[in-house]
Amino acid sequence: MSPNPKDLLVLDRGHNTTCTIHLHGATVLSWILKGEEKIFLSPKAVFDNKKAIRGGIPVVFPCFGPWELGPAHGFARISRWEVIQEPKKTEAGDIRAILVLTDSESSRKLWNYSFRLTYTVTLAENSLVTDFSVTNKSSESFDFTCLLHTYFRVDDINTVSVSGLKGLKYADKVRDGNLFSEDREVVTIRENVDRVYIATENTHLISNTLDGKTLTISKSNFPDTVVWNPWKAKAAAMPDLGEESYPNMVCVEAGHVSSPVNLSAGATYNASQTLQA
Ligand code: TA6
Repeated sequence: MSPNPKDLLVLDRGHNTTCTIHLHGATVLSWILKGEEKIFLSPKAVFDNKKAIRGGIPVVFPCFGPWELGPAHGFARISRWEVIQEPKKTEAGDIRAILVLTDSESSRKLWNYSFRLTYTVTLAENSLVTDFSVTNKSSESFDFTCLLHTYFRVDDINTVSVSGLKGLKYADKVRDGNLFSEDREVVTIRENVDRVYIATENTHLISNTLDGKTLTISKSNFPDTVVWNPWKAKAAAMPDLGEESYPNMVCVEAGHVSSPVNLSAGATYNASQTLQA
């Protein structure tokens, strides 16, 4: 299944460097840097403008994980975002687009607050910058969690490692969400891993992504990092993924998820992620 081109926003910097964003969830589907695709998108992803897209960079808000009020990972990644700035060149020569999502009758039925999400995507020469902000348009404060659920393309998950997690506590969702301490310099993945690392460093190096290259994640005001790979059995049970795909993806997800953000009326929360290869 392919996305409808009418649902896509393409940032093109030339030199075979592009970024494609689907308006459904403001989901970055692709980041091609000098001809190499850095983002994993499931060949079985569904583009019905209903289901969350399997892969890319889904935007998670107002709740990471299971949500008693609505869909898992919240409604942002399954909502139609509005483009308020078409892709255009910045003074620095980068290409930037801006999308927004505001509350709606349907969102208020689930979560009765007014808000405005602003998502600024900037395609620079060797990096992709995603700035995310939440403005509370309500008359009272509200709590939320949020995350950029980035799927990275890798040649072989068995050779990948992730830095910046040593000595940290993590909630292990494969072990009933219990807390453990990470004692490894780099985290490797050889089985189903689903961990929320708490108060992580603002830089992670993902080694051996493609052709032995290292990809760097730099983040600000996303204090936590989720590391996830479903591995064979869980991937096989996901119709929009499949067991053939799990070796070629790793999720390293910058978020504010271990504790909620409490946002006062009229205030704005700003966070950012930069991917550099
Ligand atoms: O970020 C990891 C995670 O929370 C996993 O538990 C798994 O559920 C994954 O997100 C994908 O969730 P989804 O709702 O997109 O299938």
